[in-house]
Amino acid sequence: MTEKAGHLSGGFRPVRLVNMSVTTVLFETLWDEYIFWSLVVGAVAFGWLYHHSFWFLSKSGEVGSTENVDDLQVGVFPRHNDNIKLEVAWTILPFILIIYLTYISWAPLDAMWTSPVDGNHGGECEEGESSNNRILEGSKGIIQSDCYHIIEITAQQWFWSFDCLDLASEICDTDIESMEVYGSVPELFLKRGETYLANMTSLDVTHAPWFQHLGTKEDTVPGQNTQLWLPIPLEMSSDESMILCAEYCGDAHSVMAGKLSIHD
Ligand SMILES: [Cu+2]
Repeated sequence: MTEKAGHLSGGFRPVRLVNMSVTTVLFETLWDEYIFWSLVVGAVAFGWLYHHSFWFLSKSGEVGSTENVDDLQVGVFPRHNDNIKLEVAWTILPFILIIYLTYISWAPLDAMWTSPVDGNHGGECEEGESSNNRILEGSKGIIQSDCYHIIEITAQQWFWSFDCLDLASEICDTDIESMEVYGSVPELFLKRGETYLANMTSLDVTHAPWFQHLGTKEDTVPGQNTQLWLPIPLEMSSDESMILCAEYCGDAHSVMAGKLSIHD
């Protein structure tokens, strides 16, 4: 148990606990794009809603407000109010937007599920070799590496086990950290500029480590081996972030946490 400055009093800084931000370029860019379109769609939908709510409101004391102005009949669809152009527009436009958002999400998915053989991260590093990772020029944050380091993550109710295997402690290390609310949690130390491939499994039920600031998560499944890329870019600004479980796994699911510490 190490006692690093700043961790002694108050444990993990509370602000971190609610900080959901992703600090890797790839997912940050995608996040901004999704927020932008959410605001545009929200403004149109709620603008329309409020406009019509007030525009079609009967004035107080207005004569005729109880008349059937829309000529509605019980059990009959009001086809005389149809507007085919409007209906086509509100079907086609969101459809185009969804296609576009799906398209821009492909690059991060592709990067997240790149192959361990001749993919974005080359092959396994030799002893002493560095991943030397960098953002692919012209991309929105896709990371390329010379090679990667293999680590292991084992999940069980309700904690994580990180194993650096035979990696040098400068590349990968583990510890136990005391974290406010969560109690004792395992800590994983990784290095900026290095890329890791986690071989994962679960001893009981399905779990999923969610590396908050990396923006990635992947299921761990009992009896199966799954993999998760953990490229730590040089551009990553945060030194500490949380690892949570993203698959509901029983009573203590919400406190099944870990801590990721990044060093240079
Ligand atoms: Cu879990």
